[in-house]
Amino acid sequence: MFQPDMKAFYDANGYLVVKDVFQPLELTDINQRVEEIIANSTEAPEGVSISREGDTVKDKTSAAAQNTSIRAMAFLVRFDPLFRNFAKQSKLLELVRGLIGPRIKIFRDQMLLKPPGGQAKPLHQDQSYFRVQPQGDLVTAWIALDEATTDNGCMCYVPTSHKHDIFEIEPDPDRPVHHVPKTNGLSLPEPVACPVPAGSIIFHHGCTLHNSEDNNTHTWRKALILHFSTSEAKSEREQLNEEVSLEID
Ligand SMILES: O=C(O)CCC(=O)C(=O)O
Repeated sequence: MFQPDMKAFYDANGYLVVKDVFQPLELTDINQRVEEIIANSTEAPEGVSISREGDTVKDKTSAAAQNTSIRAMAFLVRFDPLFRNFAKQSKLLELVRGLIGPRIKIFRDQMLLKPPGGQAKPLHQDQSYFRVQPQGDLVTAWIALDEATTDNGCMCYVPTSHKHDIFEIEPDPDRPVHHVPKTNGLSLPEPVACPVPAGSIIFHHGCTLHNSEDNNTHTWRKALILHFSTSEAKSEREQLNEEVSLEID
């Protein structure tokens, strides 16, 4: 499945779309497990963390803060064998190895489940949170569990932005958890929207600026997000090294 021109595109642009890596049937079991957790969060294995749409909003009296739909989960690969086995599939690992090298691990895993009406994820760099060294050794595999469209909040990437270092950040006054990069004065290309069918993977470099818009539909836009690194890479934030999702090589 891996082709050398994929790495050339990734190195030049900081992201890579690979459509239809998984067939819909290959997503059935994990989609069902996610649905169960959405319906009853006590179904999540111990250790999995869950956050809700309203959690990111500073003004706790606002309507947005009252939204209790699940927005994100972390550590499913670490604590649920179903997700662990999904994440170890050779066609996925072959693509990751083609981009960052032969020895890899899943540094961190999460899901972003944009519920109907779910909020945008503002422009950011993953490395702003993870601080993995060497910087180029972190690649995110964003796996669409549903079709992602421009209406439901597909991923958008600023091509070539990975060639910049990690930007300084400022807090978003309304949603303080977000790291908003200070890119003032830089002339950057416009973000490219990347709608994809369910089962597609979008890879992005840890320094690539990316965002997703609101989900303006009545259905969920779910994604499994695997942050891979080389096996020897380490975060400057020591605690993150103690929470590695899956050692592979
Ligand atoms: O799924 C989204 O909407 C945002 C995901 C994201 O920012 C990421 O994978 O780093």
